[in-house]
Amino acid sequence: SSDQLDLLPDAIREIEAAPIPEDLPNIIVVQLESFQSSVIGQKINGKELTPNLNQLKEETIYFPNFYHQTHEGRTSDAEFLTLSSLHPVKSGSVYTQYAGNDFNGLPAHLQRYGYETAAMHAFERTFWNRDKFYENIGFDRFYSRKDFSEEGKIGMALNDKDFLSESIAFASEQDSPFFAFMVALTSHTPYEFPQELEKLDLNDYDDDLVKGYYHTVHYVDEAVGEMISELKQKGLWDDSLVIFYGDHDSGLTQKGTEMAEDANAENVVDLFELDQGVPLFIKAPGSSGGEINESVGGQIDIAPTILDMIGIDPPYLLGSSLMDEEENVTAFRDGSFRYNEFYYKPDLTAPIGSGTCYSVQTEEQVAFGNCEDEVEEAAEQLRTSDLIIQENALEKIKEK
Ligand code: GP9
Repeated sequence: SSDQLDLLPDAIREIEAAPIPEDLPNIIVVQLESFQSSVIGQKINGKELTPNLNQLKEETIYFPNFYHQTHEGRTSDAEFLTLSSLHPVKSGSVYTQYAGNDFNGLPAHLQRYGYETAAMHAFERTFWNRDKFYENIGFDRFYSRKDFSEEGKIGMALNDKDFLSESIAFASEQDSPFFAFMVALTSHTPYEFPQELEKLDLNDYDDDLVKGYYHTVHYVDEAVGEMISELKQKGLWDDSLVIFYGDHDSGLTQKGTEMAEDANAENVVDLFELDQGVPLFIKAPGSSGGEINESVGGQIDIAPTILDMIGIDPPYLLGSSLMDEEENVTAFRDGSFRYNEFYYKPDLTAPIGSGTCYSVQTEEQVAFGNCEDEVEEAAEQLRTSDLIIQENALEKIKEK
């Protein structure tokens, strides 16, 4: 709220004066390209699409009600939501339009506590304006295409197996505690995958994009499995906070597609779940996992959750920790939202508040009154986020 915003400079002063907790864990966050939660647990001809991630549920906290909140800025929006706990803008990408603003982001906040911070992404460093944005948001180092192996491309960049392994090597060069943010890329549209590496029998499918998607997702799942083994071997698993999540949907989720058929997605609620659901796995430091957390949330909640789990006070953040008991509104850029057991879909051709409320349990339309209060709350969240971004409000408030 605006009251909290006014208190921001005091909150930061207090945070800076407080003693630094001892034994802060290393934090490794891996963003997986176009990775939908629909593939978790999915089988094709009896074969699991993501055996390693399915198994990972046993070692982590898994969030089945977690959603991407990206808009036109796609991958850059997912990163922005995660690093800044703010919403994407209505049009275009924050990365390209507001890269120099003050976002009081997660990397800079962790630096206050002595973290070394590094971002890894094996594509051109200027793509999505990352070079400028990463420096501004508080990354000490950015390892990009030129730092990774030249051989072994799949699709746009170095394959995820080598990318993640080389990223672990770069992370290990940082002083502890470190925060490593790794942006994987193999499962990027148009999902072109080398035939000699294909392991799935997808003869029942017609759509080459869907086939390519499943092949790349299966490969990325193997890459994650190999990464976890390597982290364990190097002693970087047990005591670290490790997070895997998907950045956005595959673009293949519309009604009637082979993917929608696989998911039996026919109604509004099913299609929403298919399109916006992305996986989130969190390995807490020192924990053996095996927990399912039913909290409803989105990428805006990742930074508050990380800070909550390591016992650090957040600066101003719009999202909320997924570890607390509170029910929060998970808003999407078009004014739709998830709250409690409800999904609200606005009518974009009519004034605000003209939409339909659904129960996600029954998948049926329910009385508007079930969603009414949260319609305004979601709109307020989006307005506050826009104000912070477009007016560079955090910088102005801090100067005051
Ligand atoms: C390239 C990658 C692509 O660096 O981030 O982003 P997308 O096209 O998915 O937004």
